[in-house]
Amino acid sequence: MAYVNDCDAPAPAPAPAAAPGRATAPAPAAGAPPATLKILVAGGFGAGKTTFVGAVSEIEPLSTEELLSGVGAGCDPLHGVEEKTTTTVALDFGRITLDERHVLYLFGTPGQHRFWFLWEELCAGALGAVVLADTRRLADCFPAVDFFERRGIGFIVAVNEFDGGHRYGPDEVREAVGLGPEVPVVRCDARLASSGTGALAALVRHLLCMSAVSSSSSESGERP
Ligand SMILES: Nc1nc2c(ncn2[C@@H]2O[C@H](COP(=O)(O)OP(=O)(O)O)[C@@H](O)[C@H]2O)c(=O)[nH]1
Ligand SMILES: [Mg+2]
Repeated sequence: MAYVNDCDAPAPAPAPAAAPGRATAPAPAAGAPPATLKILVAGGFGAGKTTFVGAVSEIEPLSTEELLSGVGAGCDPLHGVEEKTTTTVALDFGRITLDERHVLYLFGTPGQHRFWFLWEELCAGALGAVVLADTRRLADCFPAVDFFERRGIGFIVAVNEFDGGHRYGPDEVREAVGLGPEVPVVRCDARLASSGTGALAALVRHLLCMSAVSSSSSESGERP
């Protein structure tokens, strides 16, 4: 089965959003600084987070890459990502100006377990997240999926198909990762800006959809 939200084609720029589950931000008053919108890019070690943020960011991304050392070898399992020579020691940061009133900030979360204490801080005020799934190590995205599900933060799964990695269909990924039917699964090449932007647009569409469902539930008195 084909990916419904295929990200290979250029997609429209993401629309602004405001808080988890509420995907529209109030427009700032004229002359006020632009509203800042925060999106997280998560996934396992080597899934392509730094590459993704670097590809879509309009500024030179702030990245805290360090050469992988022998000391880290015991902590960061390189099975499946043997060609990786650097690792992000804290986070990646990038920016996309949507229009003169809205700026999107992208935060790549650190993939290694020892940096997980940063995740709580990073997810404060986040609108949603893109979880990158590496087809060579699909299970590595479980913790990120679990983290966002538990906190009710809207996310999509972007399948980063590495050379030589198995090509999974979206339903296979959904089943393997245990995703609900509402979570979009898209294909993504983290190296391409058009592909990354497409994944962000898919996330914003999903957040808008969640927001609409949540509003109609509250109007009808149902619990969302
Ligand atoms: N073939 C391929 N390589 C990728 C892709 N995304 C990232 N890479 C490469 O995979 C390696 C690890 O990516 P990186 O962004 O550092 O992963 P991170 O640990 O999640 O930040 C780098 O050498 C990237 O150039 C992709 O979509 N396809
Ligand atoms: Mg990184």
